[in-house]
Amino acid sequence: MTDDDRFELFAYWRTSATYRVRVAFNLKGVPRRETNVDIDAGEQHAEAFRRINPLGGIPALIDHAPGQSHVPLTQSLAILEFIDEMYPQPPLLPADAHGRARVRSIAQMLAADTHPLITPRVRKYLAANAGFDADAWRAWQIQWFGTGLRAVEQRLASEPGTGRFCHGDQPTMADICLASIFAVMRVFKVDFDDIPTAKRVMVECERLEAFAAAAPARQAGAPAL
Ligand SMILES: N[C@@H](CCC(=O)N[C@@H](CS)C(=O)NCC(=O)O)C(=O)O
Repeated sequence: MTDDDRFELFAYWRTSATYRVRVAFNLKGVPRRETNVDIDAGEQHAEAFRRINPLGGIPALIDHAPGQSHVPLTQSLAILEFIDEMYPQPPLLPADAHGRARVRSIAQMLAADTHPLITPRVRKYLAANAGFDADAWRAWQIQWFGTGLRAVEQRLASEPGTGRFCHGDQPTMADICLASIFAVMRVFKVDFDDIPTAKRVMVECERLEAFAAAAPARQAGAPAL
């Protein structure tokens, strides 16, 4: 097995949670191969994928190294921590406990409290059970992207930990999660003009090839936009 074959990432071109894992691998310079799970076609709910993640969500990651259990890892934040422990440089978390708590908190505001509300399973439920059409869904997206991003903006603009990036001058998990929300907002053409600090941090992230190369538009299967 070569290094290129070790990590199998179950992925789809446009998903926010997969984007996070791509950026982490890119920042560490670690290769992975991707297995496509077409969530627009519902492949995440197929029996074969439910055995990998019973919740029917991507990403999932399998470490095919000999001697490993090959049990799939799920949840992007857990996978980011796994990658950071396996490949400590450059670190995705600050060196001090207060800093780590702040970074994890910002990351979870985005990945745990914002992103789940705009997933395909929520859209399908609202369409089937609450009469949501395309306009209602768009209003829902704007509501919940906006709630999460404005709360993060308030913290980034006021807390002393903020630097060039969400925390200090190096990218951390907080930046990965922030950029993952922007990435999917671009796909859905949602924007806000009252989050200047978050946008400034995004500019810093996008200067880095690790982030730019993870963009939905640059993935296999992405439509020509
Ligand atoms: N909390 C999970 C979220 C996983 C998740 O919901 N992923 C989305 C794509 S970004 C998905 O696969 N959704 C499928 C669906 O909602 O049916 C993580 O961070 O990994």
